[in-house]
Amino acid sequence: NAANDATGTGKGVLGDTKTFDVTYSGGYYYLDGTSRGIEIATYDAKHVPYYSPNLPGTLIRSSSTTFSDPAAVDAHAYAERVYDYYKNTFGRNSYDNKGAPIISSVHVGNKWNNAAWIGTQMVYGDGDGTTFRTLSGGLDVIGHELTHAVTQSTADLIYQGESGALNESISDIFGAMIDSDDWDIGEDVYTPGIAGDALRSMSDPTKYGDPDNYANRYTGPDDNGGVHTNSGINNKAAYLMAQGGSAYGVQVSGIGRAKTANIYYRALNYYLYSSSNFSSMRQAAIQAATDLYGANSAEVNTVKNAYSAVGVY
Ligand code: ASN
Ligand code: ZN
Ligand code: CA
Repeated sequence: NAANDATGTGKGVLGDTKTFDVTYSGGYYYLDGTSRGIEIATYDAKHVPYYSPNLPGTLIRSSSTTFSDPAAVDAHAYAERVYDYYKNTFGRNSYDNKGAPIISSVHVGNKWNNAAWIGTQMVYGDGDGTTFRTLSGGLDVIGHELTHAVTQSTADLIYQGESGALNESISDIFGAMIDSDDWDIGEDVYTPGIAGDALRSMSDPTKYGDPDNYANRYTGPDDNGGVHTNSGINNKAAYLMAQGGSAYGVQVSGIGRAKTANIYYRALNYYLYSSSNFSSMRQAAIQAATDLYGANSAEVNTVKNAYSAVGVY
């Protein structure tokens, strides 16, 4: 109802003031915006866990247009940013491209050091203050989690083994495209007492113990077969594609972030499938780049070199 659309304001987790869409009803402003033509709504889970039937919790409201919960302000404003990225970059209307409501809950669990897409909505912990601060404070975290929803609606990569590592990497790639000033993941919310570190690095996954080449992949059982570890291999390929560089004796000429995003988005929508492995990812990216830029293009050459540089053929 456009008549009840309003603009809210508030400070985020890092203390920055921002505005976002809210709805006025019956004397309260609600963290529930509809001005984009879809609903983006943010709830307070009041510390129930991510598996609770009581999610999403209580829709957050304020008696003025000022909202005082930084976790909620960032979850809401960043969900809008991610929606706008997919809409403006690819014409995608929400994660399912059919205008599905985007629901988030903050204050999930007790000092929970995680965030997740749980199949129907996003959930954010408050962090314990040492390993993480409030997780909704990271735009790349929200980009990562909402991209899990995009993947679920497209290639639906199985969250195990190589397809799971690709699922994780696709979330890191678009998280980094949306929060575009670095190739680190989680830097704004990870270890608030330690400057300059991050949860993962796409430019050098080995900085945090993750492989940057298929030859060094993890093949054990932990973490669904290393989905958050082996993601480093594909993350490094995406980084090299965009920025260029050399690895394991292979030189890659960078094509920039925008073309790299186009290639992965097309691969995700048309060529990846539930059981895709790293080799299928290479083929999918080559096919996507061929469609977009031509078989003999510099872009296709870059894709091939980027995958060769991480040992994927
Ligand atoms: N934050 C984690 C992720 O998005 C949650 C999980 O393990 N699925 O990968
Ligand atoms: Zn993830
Ligand atoms: Ca980042």
